[in-house]
Parts: sequence; C-alpha cells; structure tokens
Amino acid sequence: MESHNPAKVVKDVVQAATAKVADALSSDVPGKPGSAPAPLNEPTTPAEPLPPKKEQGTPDTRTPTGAETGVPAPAKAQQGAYLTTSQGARLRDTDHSLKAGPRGPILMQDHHFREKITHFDHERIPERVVHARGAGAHGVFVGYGTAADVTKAGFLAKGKETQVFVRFSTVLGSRGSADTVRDTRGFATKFYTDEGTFDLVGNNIPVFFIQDAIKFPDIIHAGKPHPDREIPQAQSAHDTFWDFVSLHTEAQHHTIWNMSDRGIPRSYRTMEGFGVHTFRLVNEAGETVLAKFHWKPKLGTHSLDWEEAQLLAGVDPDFHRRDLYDAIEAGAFPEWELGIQVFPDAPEETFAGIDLLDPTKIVPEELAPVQAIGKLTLNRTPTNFFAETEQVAFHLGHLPPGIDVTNDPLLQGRLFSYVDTQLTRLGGPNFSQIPINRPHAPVNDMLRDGFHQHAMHAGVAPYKPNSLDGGNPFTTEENAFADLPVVVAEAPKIRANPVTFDDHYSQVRLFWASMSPVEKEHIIRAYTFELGKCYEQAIKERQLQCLANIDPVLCEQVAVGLGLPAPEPTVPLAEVAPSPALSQVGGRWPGDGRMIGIVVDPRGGLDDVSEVRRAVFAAGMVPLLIAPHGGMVGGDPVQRTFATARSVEFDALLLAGAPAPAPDALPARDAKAGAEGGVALAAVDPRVELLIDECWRHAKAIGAWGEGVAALQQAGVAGTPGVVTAESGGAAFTALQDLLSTHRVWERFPASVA
Ligand code: HDE
Repeated sequence: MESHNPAKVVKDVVQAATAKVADALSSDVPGKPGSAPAPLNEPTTPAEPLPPKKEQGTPDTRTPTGAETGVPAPAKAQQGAYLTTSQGARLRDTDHSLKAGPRGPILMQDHHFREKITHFDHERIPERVVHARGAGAHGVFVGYGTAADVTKAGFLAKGKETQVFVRFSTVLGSRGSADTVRDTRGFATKFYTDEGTFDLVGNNIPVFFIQDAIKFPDIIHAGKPHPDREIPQAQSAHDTFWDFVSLHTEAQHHTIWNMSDRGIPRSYRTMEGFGVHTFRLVNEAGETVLAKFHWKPKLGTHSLDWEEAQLLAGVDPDFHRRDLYDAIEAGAFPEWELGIQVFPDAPEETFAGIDLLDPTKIVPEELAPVQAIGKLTLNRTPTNFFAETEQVAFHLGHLPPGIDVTNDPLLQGRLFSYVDTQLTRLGGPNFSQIPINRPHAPVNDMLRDGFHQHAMHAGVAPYKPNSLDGGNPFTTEENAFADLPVVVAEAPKIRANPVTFDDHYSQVRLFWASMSPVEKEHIIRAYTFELGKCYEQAIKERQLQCLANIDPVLCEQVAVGLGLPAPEPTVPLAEVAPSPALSQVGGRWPGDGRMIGIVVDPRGGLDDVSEVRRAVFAAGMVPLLIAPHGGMVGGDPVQRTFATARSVEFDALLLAGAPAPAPDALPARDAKAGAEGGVALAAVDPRVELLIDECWRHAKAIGAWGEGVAALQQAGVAGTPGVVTAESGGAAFTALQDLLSTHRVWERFPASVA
C-alpha cells in the first residue's frame, strides 16, 4: 500500500489545478504550441510522437513521380517512442558525448556525436535571394467553370477541386526580418492540378518596378541593405533605393503603390493578389485571348496604419505569419476569388491604348472588369515550416495546358530565373521531388540522377527515340501543353524597349487621382518619411522632380516636409480618369479572424464578459481578455496582462471595466506605465489608457459598457467618432462589429488634401 505522503498530495493537487488552468487558458484561443498540453514534470513513460495539431496539414503523400501513395500523413513524421540514430538504431544517451573518462577528450568513434553535430552544421540552406521572409498555408481551389470560353485548363472547370499551397512573403528582408515593414508582398500559389502543376507567382501590387528582367539585379541591389554596413534591413527608406527609382523612372508607378497603404497590409488575408504580367489563354477550340490574373480577398483590401506597422515590427515581428495561422486555427479560413481581365489577342497586344506587355501598367477595372473564375480557401497550416514553406519552389514555367506566357520581357526573364535559383537554394536539380513540390499528375520526364534523386526509375532507355523501353514515354497531342504558334514580328536583334514603354508617369498620376483624401495623406507621409531618412540632398531633390511629374499637390506637400522647394513638372501632366477600384476605402466587409481586446477589472463588472467572449467567437473573431494579472478572471481565461498587451495586436477594443493601477504599474517594471507621478495619480491603470489612446489614434473601433465607460472618460475619448458606449456587453459588441465592417473609423484621420 502506498504510504501517506502529505507533500505529494499537495503537489498532486497543485499539478491538477495547474493543468486545469493551463487547459482553460489554452482553450479556444489560437496559438497553442502542440496538440496536447505540456505536463509540469518531464514525461518518463515511453509514448509515440504526438499527432500534429488538428488544423495542420502536410503535402499530399505522393511518390516523386506523382502517384498517390495512400500513406497516411503521420507516416512521414518521426516514428516510434524511442530515440534512434538516422539509421533507426536505438540510443541510450544523447546528453553526453563518448569520452575517455568523464574529463575527456571526446573519442573519434562517437558516431552518434558526429552524426548529430554534422547534421546540425548543415541545417541551413541559402535563403531566397528575394522574398526570403514568408509564410505558407495549404488549401483548396474550386473552379466556377466561368473561364471555359477562354481556357481549357481543367482545374477551372465548374466544381473541380484542386489542392493548393500558397506562400506569402515580403521582398527585401532576410528570413528573420519583421513582417510589417513597408514593402511589396509576394502572393505565390501552387495549384497541384491533374494536368501538371500551375504556379501563379504574383504580388499584392499589380505593376512591377522594371520593364525588363535584366534590370532585376539592379532594383534588388538598390532595395537591399547598403552593402557596406548591411543596413537598413527590410525597407526602402534609404538612399540606394531612392537613388535608383528616381533615376530609373519606370519604377515610379510601383513605388507609389509601395508608398500607399498597399505597402503595409493589415494581413495577408486582406491583400489583393495580381499575376502582374499578361498571360495568353487558349480554349478547346484553340482560340486565344490575353488575360491578367487577380486575387480578390473576401475580407476586402485593408492596411495597417504606419505607426501601427512600426510598433508591430518591434512588438510582434511575426504579426502577419501569426495572423495567417491564428485565423486558420480559429476556423476563419482565408478566402480569395480568382478573377481574370480578358483582352482580345490582337497583334499589337494593347488594350484601350495600354501596352499589355508593359508590366509597369495596369488596365483599370472600369475598362476591363475582373471576372470571377474560382475560389481559393486556405484551410490547413503547415506541419513543418522548413519542409513546406521553405522548400516550396515556384516557377512561372509550371503551366498547365490552356495557360501560356506572352513576350512581356519581365516575364520572359523570370522563366529562366526560377529554376536556376533552386539549384543553389535547394541543392540540385531534383527539387521537384521534394514532397511539397511533387506534382499530383503522373510524371514521366526522362530527367535522371543528380543530387537527392528520390525516384526509382525503371527501364534502360531514358532517351527518345528508343525501342528498348518499348518506345516509352510517348509524346501526344491529347491534352498536351502546346506551344502556340504566335507570330514574332520581323525585327532586328536589339537591346531596346518598345516606345510605348516610355510613358513612366501617366498611370502613376492615375493611381494618385484614384485615392481618397485619407489615402492621399498616407502617401504624402510615406514619401516624406522615406525621403526624410535619406542622407543625400541630390536624391531627395531628384525624387521631388519625379513627384512634380506625378502631381503638384503631392510634390508640394512632400517638399514642405523635406524643407526643400517644390520643382515644376518636366513632362506634361496627363488627363486621367480616376479608377475607384484602386481605392481601399468605402466598402463594408466581414470581420473574420479579427482580434478583439477586452479589458476587464477583476474587482467587478464581469457579468457580461463570458457572453461577449462567446459572441465574439460566434462572429468568427478571436476575443483576447486583458487583465491586470494572468490566470482566470470571473471564470474566463486571461490571455494578455497590462504588461504583455499592446494595442497594435487588436483590431478593436472593448472595455468592461476601468481597472485601477495594478501592482506592476511601476515605471521600473513596465515603462508603458509612464512616469511615477502620473501612475500615482491615475484612476485607471496607465497601460489601459495607453491602449485606448493608441487604438483611438489608429482609428480603431472602441466600445465600453458598465464601468468601462469611466475608462473612456478618463482617456478623454468618450463621445468621439467610432467610440461607442452601450447598456450591455452584447450591445457594445454589436455596435463595434458595425464599425469594424468599414475596417477603420476613417473620420478620425482628417485630410488636408482633396
Ligand atoms: Fe520573382 N524571384 N523575380 N518576381 N518572385 C523569386 O525565386 C525574379 C518578379 C516573386 O514564395 C526567386 O524561388 C526575377 C515579379 C514571388 O517562393 C527568384 C524577376 C513578381 C517570389 C526570382 C522577378 C515576382 C519570387 C527567389 C525579374 C510578381 C517568391 C527565390 C524578371 C509578379 C516565391 C525563388 C516564393 C521569387 C527572380 C520579378 C514575384 C530569384 C529575375 C514581377 C512572389 O528566382
């Protein structure tokens, strides 16, 4: 019989209570590290590896040559309860190297030590030259069948489901850089279609910096950190960037998009995506059209405020990555519609006077509407970042029958680059056999051998023609990718652009003219900030000249901020018809996956809190309770304390109470508490006031009920636009939802320009 041991009883009780709290704390809110809560003590009973979390997916289990294996996904993960060598031999110790006595030296024969360290030494692979920082997710694409007239691509057929993997990224920063920097975002989609993989490798900006691929190293060298000090990281606010774009003025169109709110998206889920180039589509009858691809987010296009983006880069550098994974985990699956703009395939390759081969030009949606052709839903997070998100390899040349390229000189260069770069990054020519890159169509390619060959190719004749392997593989006309016999005009071999590429300003002006006043203000402040960070006067003056060629008001406003005179335009200012589709403001959208901070006071006013939490979940959003201390308050788990919370994490704020300064509201403990005198006098914890203050100035919706109203009064924001007070928590949340649907309380951003 077990003897009575009071110390153990106490320990068991504490452990059970801790587990209960831990469970309550982690329930409902996304972000738990594993699929089961961690026990307090190190487990000692051998057990099989834990399964992945329920929302995690892995690449389909295919052979390197595309056949379905039927192998369950966990079979690809580590097996068995016991630690082994890479060859499966069990090990009894991995904590001590094999030494000649306890004081060493380490013996050469320690194969376990050498295997462990050697493998570790080679864990890193080169990061992507561009788009190094990214986040990926698995999902499904369903065709609407509406593209059948223009393309025979089977994955676009009505109701056809195709698995996809999407990787979002920033362009300039290193793998470990912050998510919320001002930059272009990559939006690359791998469709594992039955007819071969289709990669749509796009961006969240519909135009590019350059017109010819040969300039890519130039723009990237200019945008990356300065080569001497390797600063600044992941941003364009520096001399080399502005030096290049002010000289190579075809970059001005892309640059104004970067300086607009598009450069700082709120979430990957609130980004549009664009194929950028014009593609050529071909239908069953062999007829062709030219087309541009668009991704339209269900949640609308929405961005951060610049100060929010800057704070986030420090407070939560993983903000976009976290947001993507949290949303999927919360069941708020991100969705986009794929759409196409269609143009006749005329020999001049223009539409409404716009050169369709010039990747620095858009075709306004008002001239060529975007027609929806299918829906993308991201519904599984990766199980292993490296295996999936890091090893995924996109390539514009991955095209299914029905989709072909054009002569866009940027696109043409990319067709070379994407395979070439993988040779170094993924260590050889067999990267398409890495599980995340394996096609879902049968592969019979006659490519052989090379580093990391996974296939067991049979036969003796990987050449054509052959008789030894029965002539296999055969070429066919049937559903084959056919090179279209596009006529190439008779022309000399020259290094030059078409003259239609020479207009560098009219569409930049079109973009500016299409912005709402608040968006124009944001553009002015972005240029002023970025150029204000440059050292060289000549570069600032040169860029001001570019701005003068875009719009005099824009130029004057930025010039004021820089303390420089505004130059006169050197090109005629084009008459432009604004394109309302370019503005992000003015609509109403669902609030899926939004983060709602709820400030509670453990001393009272907790009646409605549980109900509000449930209502937030029911609305597809995530409630985060903010309290003076961790643990539980009124039966609900606290996810943030005043010390760990920062406004930038929340899309909107609710206040159920007006908590007095907590014991840790000391400047020495938490600088956010402010100066000592202020803390002593404050009626409400100064960190709560800071939360309200920041949410207010970032134009976020704020709501309060009960005692929470006093906190609003204390912060001096009661009765201002977008600040609601209500009788109950439920009513406050309903009012808040309405405000959230317009994304921000735009009235709080007064504009000085029309
Ligand atoms: Fe890329 N680009 N790019 N690019 N790009 C790469 O490929 C390149 C361009 C884009 O999440 C690299 O695998 C050249 C336009 C995305 O894995 C590299 C040119 C657009 C991604 C490369 C361009 C893009 C890349 C780096 C000028 C928008 C990330 C690693 C002709 C339409 C894909 C890699 C991912 C990645 C070359 C221009 C989008 C070096 C030479 C225009 C979204 O091959």
